[in-house]
Amino acid sequence: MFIDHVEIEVRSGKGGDGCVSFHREKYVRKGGPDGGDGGRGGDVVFLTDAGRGNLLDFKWSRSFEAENGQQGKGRNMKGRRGKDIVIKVPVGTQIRDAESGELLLDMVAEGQREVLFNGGHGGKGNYRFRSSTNQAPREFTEGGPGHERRLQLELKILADVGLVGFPNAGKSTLLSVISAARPKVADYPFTTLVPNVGIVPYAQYKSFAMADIPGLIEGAHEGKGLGHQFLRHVERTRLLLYLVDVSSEDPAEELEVLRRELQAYAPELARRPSLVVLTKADITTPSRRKLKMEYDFLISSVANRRVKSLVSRIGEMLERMQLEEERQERAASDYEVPPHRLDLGDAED
Ligand SMILES: Nc1nc2c(ncn2[C@@H]2O[C@H](COP(=O)(O)OP(=O)(O)OP(=O)(O)O)[C@@H](O)[C@H]2O)c(=O)[nH]1
Ligand SMILES: [Mg+2]
Repeated sequence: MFIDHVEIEVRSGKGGDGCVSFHREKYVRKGGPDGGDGGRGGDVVFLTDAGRGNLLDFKWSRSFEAENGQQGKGRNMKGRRGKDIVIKVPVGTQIRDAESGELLLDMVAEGQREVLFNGGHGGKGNYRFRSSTNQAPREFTEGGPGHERRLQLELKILADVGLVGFPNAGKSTLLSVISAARPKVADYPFTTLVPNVGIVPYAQYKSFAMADIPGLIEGAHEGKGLGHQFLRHVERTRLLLYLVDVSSEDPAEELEVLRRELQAYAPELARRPSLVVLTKADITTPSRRKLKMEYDFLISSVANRRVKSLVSRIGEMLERMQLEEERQERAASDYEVPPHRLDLGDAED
């Protein structure tokens, strides 16, 4: 089972109360105050774990509580700090407030560790309230409360390239011939039920990640078929590959439907850099004129035609996009320094 959406409850620990106590010893009649502070409550911490591919583990455990801090003790002893609760999530998990929908954390990096809520502070013991005028204070403060919140966890796969296409277009087949991933391939629609990610080497020491999702059909954005619930997994890709079976009745129409579905789901997805790839060229090789459509590659994964050049083109495009992003980032950071005013000659009053 593949789970990419769950709701959980978390609570950070309450701080321990401060203690009221007086020093007792044989022959010492009136000992001074010696009540220690309470310990801090444990934090709610999120940590990414590369070994996890989905949120399935949360199907059974949905409530996560950090430990409370312990109460302070006599002899001015501090209460023990409550243990943190560390919640492990797959890379790509977004954490939102379930009520407001506000994005609280985006866990995008391997080994990323974030404290979402601190535990409550520890209360003060009566030792803290001693003074020249009050040598036997009975005051103390309570520990601070923990934070309790209902959260929504949503996994959005992070990959460089996303594959979109009708069921049976050959998405999984392509991924299986260019990466070590072994998604199920079969001659019926909706073979792929869960997203797969494969690492595709394209030059020496260079590779990109490609995500294969279940096939889309017309009306997918309204929830038809399986595609819609998985479209979120191509939201965070940089490049889209539209895969269309060239032996199908009307490839141009299929491409149109795909573009329309993405547009309806999220317009920015439809504007993302993309390549149009016609698949199964070994079955038919129609003339460009007959195809009446613009496309970038005509490939056959089975006969290994044009697959290698497709892969290197993807690598090139990603590198170019990377350079462009870096250039823009540099330009943006240059801008933070206020530019000198240009003297444009006499100003008109
Ligand atoms: N002749 C030929 N058949 C292919 C080629 N690529 C894929 N196929 C076949 O097309 C069928 C569907 O392939 P898949 O890779 O499972 O298609 P998919 O797009 O992943 O399908 P879903 O997971 O259902 O969305 C399988 O029978 C493949 O063997 C190709 O290049 N040539
Ligand atoms: Mg598939």
